[in-house]
Amino acid sequence: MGTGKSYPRLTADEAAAMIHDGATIGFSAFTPAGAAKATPRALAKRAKAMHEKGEPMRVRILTGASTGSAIDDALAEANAVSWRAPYQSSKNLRKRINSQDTEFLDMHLSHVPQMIEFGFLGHIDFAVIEAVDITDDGRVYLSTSSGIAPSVLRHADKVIIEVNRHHSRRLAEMHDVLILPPPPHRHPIAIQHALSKIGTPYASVDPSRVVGIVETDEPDGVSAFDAPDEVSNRIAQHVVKFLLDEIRAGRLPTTFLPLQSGVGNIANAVMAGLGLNPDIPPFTMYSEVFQDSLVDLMFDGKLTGASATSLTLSEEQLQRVYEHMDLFSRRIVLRPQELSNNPGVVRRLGVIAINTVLEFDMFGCANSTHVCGSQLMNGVGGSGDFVRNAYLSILVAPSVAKGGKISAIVPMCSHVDHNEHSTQVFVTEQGLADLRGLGPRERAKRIINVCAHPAYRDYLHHYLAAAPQGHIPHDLRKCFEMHLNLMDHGTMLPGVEVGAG
Ligand code: 0RQ
Repeated sequence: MGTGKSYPRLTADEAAAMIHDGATIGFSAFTPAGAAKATPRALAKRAKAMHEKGEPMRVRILTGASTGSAIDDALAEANAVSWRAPYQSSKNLRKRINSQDTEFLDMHLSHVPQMIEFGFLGHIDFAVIEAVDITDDGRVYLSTSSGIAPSVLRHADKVIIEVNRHHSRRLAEMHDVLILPPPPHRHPIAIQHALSKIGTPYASVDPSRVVGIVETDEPDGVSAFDAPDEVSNRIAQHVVKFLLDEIRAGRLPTTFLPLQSGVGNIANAVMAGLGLNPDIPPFTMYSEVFQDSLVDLMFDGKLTGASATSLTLSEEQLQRVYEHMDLFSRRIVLRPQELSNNPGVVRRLGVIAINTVLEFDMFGCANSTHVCGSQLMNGVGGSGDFVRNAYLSILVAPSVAKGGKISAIVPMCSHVDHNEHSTQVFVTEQGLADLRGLGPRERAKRIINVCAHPAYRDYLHHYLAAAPQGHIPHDLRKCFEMHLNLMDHGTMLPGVEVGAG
């Protein structure tokens, strides 16, 4: 590896001072993993100081997915974000987006590198990228995520590299970087297995565009998961039983298929449940995020290989990985998100995808992103890349939210991220509904009887029975009654009490 001796050393304040009002910045970050840290924090401080003097300072921000607190939280708090893409999960930024202070572009994550390459996301003025090293000839060894970093390094006018000494230099052994050429020059992507490598262990940058290096020594700050609650455990049990039944029925091979699992407590409980079950064979993952529960599965030999775009690990688990790099570097490949989430590869490998949603409707549409159709939660993220293209796609949600005031099963979703043509299996703690091969009315009955909380079943059955004729029998005068009740009365069905179910 190199030393990057030829590049100027900058303090974070000096780096932030280069960034002008209105600039578009591509930050490295896929979750807090590999997120730029010191420069965005200094930029937030600078923006606040400029605002106090009455000067404008707002920037456009592009990342791989969500970020560490130094980017979305700090910059949104400073009201320094005019535009943001493609995903976020910050309370501060969510408020800014929903109050229309910040314009937000909610995108499938696999699309972002291509959109950058083709220039649809505008000119990129700055790249601020975390790395473990950079050579004088422009090889950038990325840290705990890949995401869009290779693409923004190629397109930004000016590049600031945060060299973070906290991370293992051996992360280079996991990275596999390739930017796909534009059509019609694309060949089939030669990923035959989660661990196939087709690129280089580093991203590339034109050294003349590197304006400086900021040295840091700071952990990613990923929070550890809570122990799974009862609802997550029940959902996990339904999923594990279903997958075992699919193997027994010959619809899944006994060698199993690669798994993708979304982020969050339910996904973590499902992965733990699969790991504990002796009848589930050792498996691989073709996923987006490598999260805490997977470290133990890899130690135990249950998880034999994983493709991802980020190592989103709490500090304790990340240090275990660094201490056992001989084991982990051979079993994890970190790819740019165009490849970790590539629809063609997902379809060809036959991925089993498990993702969490906010609400499903009785005919098979699902909403991952917008409460009551308008209030953004996080964004579609990578879920659409996988849901639409998986061999087997499983969507999970607790049957009720907010103490029972909200039902996850509604007549019509108030916003649709995944439609009935893509969805296959819905799961709540109440049960698992396999919708494959069912028409709209059959789907509706199964979803209500199996997934809905008992307190909401009568209402949903009544809606279905009373809806006018039609292939999908909806009553446009009533289909959002539950959402309207929620907005007007704070509960979807006033007077209905939700017990343990
Ligand atoms: O609210 O935070 O105030 O407690 O939504 O819900 O149950 O804690 O679940 O953290 O997994 O988030 C869909 C948002 C679920 C997430 C979503 C409220 C609920 C709670 C969070 P509080 P939970 P999670 C690709 C994976 C899209 C992106 C994706 C997500 C809060 O999973 O962003 O899939 N997914 N990426 O009370 C109003 C409803 C609600 C509701 C729940 N119907 N209405 N509020 N909540 N349902 C990763 C890959 O690897 C591809």
